[in-house]
Amino acid sequence: MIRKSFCRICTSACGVLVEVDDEERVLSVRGDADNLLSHGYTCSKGRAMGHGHHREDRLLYPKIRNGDAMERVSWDEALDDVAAKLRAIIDESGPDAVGIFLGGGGYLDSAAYATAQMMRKALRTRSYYSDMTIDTVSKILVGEMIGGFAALPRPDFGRCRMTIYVGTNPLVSHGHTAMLSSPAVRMREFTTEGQVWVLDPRRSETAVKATRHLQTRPGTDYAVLAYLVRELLRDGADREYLDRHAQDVEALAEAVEGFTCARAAAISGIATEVLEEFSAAVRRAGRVSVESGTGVSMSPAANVTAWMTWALMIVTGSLDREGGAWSNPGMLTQLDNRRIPTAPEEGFRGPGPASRPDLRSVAGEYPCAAMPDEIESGNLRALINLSGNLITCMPGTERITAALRQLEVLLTVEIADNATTALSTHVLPAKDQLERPDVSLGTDFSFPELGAQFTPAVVAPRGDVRSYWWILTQIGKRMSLDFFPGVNPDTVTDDDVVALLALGARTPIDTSGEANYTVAADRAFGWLQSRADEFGGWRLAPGPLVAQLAELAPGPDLVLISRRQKNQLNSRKSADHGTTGIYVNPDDAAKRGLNDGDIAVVRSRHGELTGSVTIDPTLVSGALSVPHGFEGSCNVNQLTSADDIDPITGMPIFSNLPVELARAGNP
Ligand SMILES: Nc1nc2c(c(=O)[nH]1)N[C@H]1C(S)=C(S)[C@@H](COP(=O)(O)OP(=O)(O)OC[C@H]3O[C@@H](n4cnc5c(=O)[nH]c(N)nc54)[C@H](O)[C@@H]3O)O[C@H]1N2
Ligand SMILES: Nc1nc2c(c(=O)[nH]1)N[C@H]1C(S)=C(S)[C@@H](COP(=O)(O)OP(=O)(O)OC[C@H]3O[C@@H](n4cnc5c(=O)[nH]c(N)nc54)[C@H](O)[C@@H]3O)O[C@H]1N2
Ligand code: SF4
Ligand SMILES: [Mo]
Repeated sequence: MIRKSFCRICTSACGVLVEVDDEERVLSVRGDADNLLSHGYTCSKGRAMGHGHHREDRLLYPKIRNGDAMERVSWDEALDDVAAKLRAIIDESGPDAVGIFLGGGGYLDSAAYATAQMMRKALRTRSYYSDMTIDTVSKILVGEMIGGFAALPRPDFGRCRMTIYVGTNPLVSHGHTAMLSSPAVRMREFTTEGQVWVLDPRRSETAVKATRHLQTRPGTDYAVLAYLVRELLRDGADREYLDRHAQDVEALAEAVEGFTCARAAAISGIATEVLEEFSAAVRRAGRVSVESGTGVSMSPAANVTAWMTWALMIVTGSLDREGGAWSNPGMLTQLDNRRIPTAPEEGFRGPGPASRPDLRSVAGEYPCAAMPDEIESGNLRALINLSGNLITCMPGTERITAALRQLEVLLTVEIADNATTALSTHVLPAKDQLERPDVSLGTDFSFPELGAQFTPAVVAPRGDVRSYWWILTQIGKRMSLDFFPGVNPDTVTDDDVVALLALGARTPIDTSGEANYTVAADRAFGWLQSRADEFGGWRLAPGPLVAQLAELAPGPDLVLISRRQKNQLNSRKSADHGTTGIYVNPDDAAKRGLNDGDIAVVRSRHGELTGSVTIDPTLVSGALSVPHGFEGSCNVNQLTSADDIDPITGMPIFSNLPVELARAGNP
């Protein structure tokens, strides 16, 4: 039997056809050619969905810690116990003593995501953390600073004649905040209809397929972009557009004045002639879309680089306009039809947690970097971990491991065991993507089109797993708190909850039967700009960014840069596993006498890791990479620290971190 569904491993949400036998075993998964959002595309991770469902280490029953051992218990025992402990902590220390972490597995279960937001309100805790502050916080904050709102622009595919990718590798990642299904096909289209320029210190899979690749020195993209902005402001900017829709044009011009071609070349390592060709190509294209990814957002230059991407789109009159870039307001959420307060020029930043006066909350969340201090100081006594593998995703592995052990309650909702469930006090098994109905709420803003989709559950649940929303609302009920107003977990079904989430979609979406998709006739243009016009137009030169640009210094000789792998998503163990290890440019390896397969040590100012060397000629000399998401000796977060952060956003420095490399055994 073939059942239609959509993949919820990454936010591309590709449509799939799942072949299931009479015993509810998944036989195969392939792309659904009828799906209007993905047109039949899938990647190896999506096709291995059946493996993920049937894997040996799936969590099938609730567990509670008893000393060093984890014991299988009934749902009632687990829920009663955790609820009683959370209630006691709140009664004693107040709601902030109970924190929430929303991790990768919690985002794409729409009912879980929605319940988490309501649970946060009902608990009245300010201790809310998520992957946002270890991934993309600079893009959120810079969007607020310039546009008054955390919008994430992406190319107006098909009409945009020039796409610039900075520190993102959509061929492998399928995009950072704007997703790209069938990336190879899309790249072929873009490079035929127009041009794609890629800035990346690695000759990435995307760079290979691009019109041009500028192999920049790590962390120097801001200089290249600032040069382009400077050139355009001198000649070629859309002045009429700027007069009507932007403010602080002069202040922007002043901030980028020093970025002459010669200076940008000296900083980035890109020849002056190439930079001149780049600026000529931008002028020719007229409108451009500039998209940045984790290579930028995890680096010390994150904020100023994001600023320059916006500035380039604005001076060319491309932002929120056809042929340039647009921002998806969501088919279900409909941001364009909501009244959302405008952020002040410094972004929505509030007070940080008590133990980290140097940090501020961004977009209403505490930075993840604060979590170890909050636990060590006793402010945070319990953590509800909504499917994050904290041991691999958080900065400073050793410290966060010790801190998590100190928690009185570490409740982890998961589908599989990992290094974080091993430290948890309560582990509750949730339905995986094939076992639950869903709508695309978690991907509402990331589609390349304005669209939404629905899937019914595809197979019967294994073991005694339960729905995420059910688990959380049952805990709430036992704490006398309503985590999902209007939903009684004892009587309501998964299908009811999903129908509720789909209510009020821009184009109605049927959640009563088969999987289905809806795509709007056109993208949504002009909604962001009309908001910006209300406060005088795009704010082109936010004070904190101007100050940060003036302070940026050139990087050291060897840095760690971030990188994702084709067959593995973050820490998830896939069928065709990614490979852990240290990727090194041939010259950097030769200087240290290292060959392929040698065991080497990477040291940063915070720690060290050991791994096997892979010689990688795609890397620029001076940059090495260690993929994240691995537990054990090659966990890259042994090199990072919750104290080594961007001072504005609190984002830990995960990329462009100075390191040393040596053969293992050498001091
Ligand atoms: N040094 C360094 N650190 C990094 C990064 C980096 O590049 N370098 N990347 C950062 C980024 S961008 C991110 S987003 C974070 C990601 O870090 P995490 O939030 O830990 O994300 P994942 O590893 O993708 O997934 C976490 C868990 O989700 C579970 N899961 C998968 N599917 C489901 C499901 O359907 N239901 C439930 N309940 N659970 C499910 C998986 O079993 C997995 O254990 O790491 C960050 N940390
Ligand atoms: N296959 C796969 N797909 C994924 C994930 C995964 O783990 N595996 N993770 C998902 C998640 S959580 C996220 S957040 C997205 C991230 O999606 P992307 O941001 O596209 O992440 P990467 O593929 O790591 O691409 C980052 C690129 O930045 C480059 N880079 C590093 N430093 C610099 C720099 O200083 N300047 C420039 N210009 N480039 C630099 C790297 O060489 C790399 O090519 O991917 C998602 N998709
Ligand atoms: S690109 Fe993402 S959504 Fe599509 S099949 Fe691969 S993992 Fe699934
Ligand atoms: Mo991410």
